Amino acid sequence: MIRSLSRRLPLFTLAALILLVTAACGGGAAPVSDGPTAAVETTAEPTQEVVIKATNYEFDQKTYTVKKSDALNIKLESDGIHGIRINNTSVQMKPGEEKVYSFSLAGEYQIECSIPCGSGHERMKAVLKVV
Ligand SMILES: [Cu+2]
Repeated sequence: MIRSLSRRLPLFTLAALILLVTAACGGGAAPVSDGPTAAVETTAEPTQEVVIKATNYEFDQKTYTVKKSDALNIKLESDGIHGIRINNTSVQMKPGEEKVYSFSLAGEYQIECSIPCGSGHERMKAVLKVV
């Protein structure tokens, strides 16, 4: 018993190492051009607002368009338990939450539901267009 375990151990170690290396590579491949600094939370007085309404299982608009650099108040109204996360930014919001962000880079950012909410969760996507 002990002998067979000790023979297997190096294999487990190798497998663990491969996993570690793979995970590290995956992290490094993330896009950097519009990384987490594309949107920062700010205490500036907002000059524009976007209201995102989430229901089972969609957002009320396919595209929300806002202006770059102007402090943006994002309000998440949720009928049901839905949050939002905006890819390549630090934007994370819970149901009913309201936060002010400033986007420094124009582009199209994918909005996704951040809470596993049920059968239609994967479909809950929209776009925030920063112009
Ligand atoms: Cu969801």
